[in-house]
Amino acid sequence: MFGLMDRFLKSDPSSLQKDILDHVEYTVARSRFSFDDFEAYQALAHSVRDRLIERWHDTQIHFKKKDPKRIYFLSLEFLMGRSLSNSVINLGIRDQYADALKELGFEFEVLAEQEGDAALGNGGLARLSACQMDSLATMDYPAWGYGLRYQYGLFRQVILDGYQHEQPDYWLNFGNPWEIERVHVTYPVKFYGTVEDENFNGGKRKVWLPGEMVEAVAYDNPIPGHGTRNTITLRLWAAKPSDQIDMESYNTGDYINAVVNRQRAETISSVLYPDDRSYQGKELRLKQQYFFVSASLQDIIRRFKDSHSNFDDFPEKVALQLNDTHPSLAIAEVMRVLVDEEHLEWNRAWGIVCKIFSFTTHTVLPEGLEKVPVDLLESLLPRHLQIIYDINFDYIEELKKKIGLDYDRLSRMSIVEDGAVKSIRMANLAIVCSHTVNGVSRVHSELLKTRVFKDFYELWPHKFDYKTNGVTQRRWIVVSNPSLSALISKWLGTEAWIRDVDLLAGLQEQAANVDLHEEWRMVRKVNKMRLAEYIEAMSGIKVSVSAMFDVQIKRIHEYKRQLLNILGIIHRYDCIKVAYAILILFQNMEKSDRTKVVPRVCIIGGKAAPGYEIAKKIIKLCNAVAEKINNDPDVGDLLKLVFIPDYNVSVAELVIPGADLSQHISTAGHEASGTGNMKFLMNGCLLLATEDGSTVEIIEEIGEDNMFLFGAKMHEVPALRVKGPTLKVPLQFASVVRMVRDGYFGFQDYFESLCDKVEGGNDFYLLGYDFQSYLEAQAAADKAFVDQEKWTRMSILSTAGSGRFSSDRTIEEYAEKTWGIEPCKCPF
Ligand code: 26Y
Repeated sequence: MFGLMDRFLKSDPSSLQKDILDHVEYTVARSRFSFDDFEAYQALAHSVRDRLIERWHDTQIHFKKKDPKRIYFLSLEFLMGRSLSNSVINLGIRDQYADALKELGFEFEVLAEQEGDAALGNGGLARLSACQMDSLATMDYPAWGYGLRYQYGLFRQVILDGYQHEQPDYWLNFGNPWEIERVHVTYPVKFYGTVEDENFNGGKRKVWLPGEMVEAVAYDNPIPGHGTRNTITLRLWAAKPSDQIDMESYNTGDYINAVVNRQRAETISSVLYPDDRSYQGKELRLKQQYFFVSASLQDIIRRFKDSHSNFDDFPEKVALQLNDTHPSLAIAEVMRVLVDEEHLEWNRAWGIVCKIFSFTTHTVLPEGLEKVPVDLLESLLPRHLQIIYDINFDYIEELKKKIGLDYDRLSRMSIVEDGAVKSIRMANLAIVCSHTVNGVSRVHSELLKTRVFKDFYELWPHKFDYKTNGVTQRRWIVVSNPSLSALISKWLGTEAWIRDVDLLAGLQEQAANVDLHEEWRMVRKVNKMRLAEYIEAMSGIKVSVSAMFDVQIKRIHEYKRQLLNILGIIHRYDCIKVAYAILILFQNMEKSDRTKVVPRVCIIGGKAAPGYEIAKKIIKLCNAVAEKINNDPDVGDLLKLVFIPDYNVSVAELVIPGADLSQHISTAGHEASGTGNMKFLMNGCLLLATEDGSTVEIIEEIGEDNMFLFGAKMHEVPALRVKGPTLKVPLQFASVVRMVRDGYFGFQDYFESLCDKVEGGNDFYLLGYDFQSYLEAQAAADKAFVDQEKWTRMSILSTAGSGRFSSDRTIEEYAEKTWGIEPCKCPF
């Protein structure tokens, strides 16, 4: 008799070993007696994939049987990073694999390094989506992620002569074992054409006659939960030429051109836009958005219709989450399908639409909001433009009843913006049609309510709430910091914190325990050694692990103020040089401050959008300053500056556990949330930060004594800007900027515009104003670092206080308050 359990693949080391070898021979097609690390990785990945697929099938069957309300998470970006370690850890079979590999002569860690990153996203928003998928799976929610399968992910950053260069990231070159191509899950997606009136049931109806059609093919990426059989789906769409042949071109005998034109379809999903701020109304970008929205909705509606016939039940079964405005064409698309294809009456369709959408915005500045030129929309999606106009008409009529004929306000709140370029405000569309709008931290939501979306908040206060971001402790502690993970489990006496992160608070009681201190420091040292090795291999710079590792890694933006960090480093360098001069002059160690200098290794990493000139200059300045400092014999080990090239998820996994101090120093009021701060916090790294975004909530959890805060407060910033040119700037600030201006680090002309950005009343991000308090916070960090006992206690308290910043908590809030969904656990 074939028992239920016999169906499952076995996971003891010898079964795993056989599996790996079989994959070497039959999947990778190499001899099982001779294969290299990469081939071993491929075979290993396929063996893990088999186990994922098993769980994934069971989960899908279970969901189908139970038919719960589902959440569909629509996002144009997912920054998944590597999958191997995360998968085997969530499956609970990492050690078995490590043992199996050892006997074959391979080391798990080494093979894991063979994997490239899946970098289908830019930064914060995209990595957040990835963390949330992990939590959705772990907490057994019936969830699907939908996105685009870009052939080129975020560009690779190469630093040549200190300048950033971009290279394409053709990540699929060596195949991708973590996806399953679903050749039978395909949908046609239409573009262009015209809309005609047609007689229907004695009345008229609209018919869209498209001018172009492409095919969307599904690629499924299984996302395993931790400690559960549930494995959910991230479905990414790739564009393929449609099967429908353009007979005309074939008949005219232009065979070659006909084929070439068909092939053009694939460009839709070919490349990720590398900008995470400024929206440019580009046709390809809009095509990407509609392509993925249309395919996803066809899939979602097909699944609904499998077991339901009445669309009035749709809101009971479907929640659609808009990850920023990027997928908000989904609103018009649902209306179009319900009205034009399913023939629902307009008001009935509208009633359904209003119940299914919720919208998260990740933006602070109104300038960052997407606006699609009407001309562009009209040519690409003529029917959608009509629908948006109709939604806007009804909405403005309702609005007039509520607020009267306040034309200024009506025009601000309109979905359609009249101006030099008439456009559609995607955020207004998303707000009008969603039942819930949320920001990503408490202060961010306050900003939305009082500034960015004030008019809407006054109209619909009940729609607005906040969901403070979180990150998954599975990836950011368990996968990336195995030694800390083991230490935490040992001291808490349980591994349960991996699923229930609030348990980390139990470390608070031990924060003064000397034995814990010793082990804690040991773990931190091992991680620093790992990072130091990486730095040396990559840049040739030798760094001492007894120095403080001070890290700032994130996208390069003026508002994130990497420039403030670099100017602070120049100041530190200058102080060391002065101390050295005094030492030489007086031949007296006591008189010079040199002995008091706390050695630092400053690490900066991040990508600049390819068209963002100032951000690129900041990278060059960092490299120019590094060149000077690192080669100055007067400085020695007291100060090093390292720019880590090609910062991505797997680099973050290496850098974060090795950091002593991390900087989150955006001008207050500019970072919607920030999630890097949470990752560092979990890993026991102390934060040097402004009171911005989610840092405000971190302060509430761990107390300001356990971090280094500085800078203008959010409510002070607007008045400081008004004062602008009259603000007093500290002498030290003027002097470090002067060093750059005078060409102390070379490239005088090139850096001139960068200096202009922070002087002469142009200092929009208040670097000059905040400089003094920044240096004081840095000095406080130095002082704390000298007292290693104090530092270690602060470090333990950081980890202990990080529980609130798990994406498990965020997802639970969304599930309960916004989506109205329940867990649906697949039986083991
Ligand atoms: C429209 C296009 C240019 C665009 C593309 C990407 C616009 C925005 C983005 C991405 C924005 C983003 O990543 N925002 C960040 O989201 C994080 C997660 O909520 C926040 O922690 C972070 O503060 C915010 O900057």
